[in-house]
Amino acid sequence: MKKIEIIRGDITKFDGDAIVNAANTTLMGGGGVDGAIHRAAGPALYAACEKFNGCPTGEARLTLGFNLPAKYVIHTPGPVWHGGQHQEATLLANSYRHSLELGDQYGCQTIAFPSISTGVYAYPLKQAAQVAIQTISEFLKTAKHVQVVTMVCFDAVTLKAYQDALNDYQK
Ligand code: AR6
Repeated sequence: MKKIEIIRGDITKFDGDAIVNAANTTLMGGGGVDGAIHRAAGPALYAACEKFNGCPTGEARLTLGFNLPAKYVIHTPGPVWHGGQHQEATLLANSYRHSLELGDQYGCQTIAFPSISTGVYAYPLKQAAQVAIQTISEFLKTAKHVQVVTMVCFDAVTLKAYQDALNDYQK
């Protein structure tokens, strides 16, 4: 049975097939969840990311997980929030969809996401959660391998936003 799970935690501890990194377009690391993932994976992750020469917003690239429990890291730069009239929702949906498609191509059954763009990139949490839940739900209908998508929320406010979005979507 395919499903979305929403938990509170640290995504670097996720012991599944892939975790998604809320990266920037250089793919060369940063703060937030990106910094945490690079610290936990070790320097080999930088070396692997360097080879891509960056990644456009809304697209995704896959590397190994190196020292992480997860087998793969899927790196996607989400959009920076510029008020909502600059394709932000489309670009955020693209980040989720392209990450899921890439994981599915690599045979992943379990994939975990952080709350993309709602930290430094300032995307409003409620709206971001709606985009995430809708995009993941649509994707799961046609997924070949992906069975469980886990939203790993770092704090209580984020956790509640994703739980509410999932409840609203399932109404
Ligand atoms: N596990 C799960 N979620 C986390 C973790 C963690 N270990 N650490 C932080 N979060 P952000 P963005 C949450 O700012 O908005 C970086 O510098 C965090 O609380 O990491 O997409 C990149 O290099 C928030 O809910 O990502 C980019 O330059 C969520 O992850 C830029 O930040 C996303 O916050 C991307 O900004």
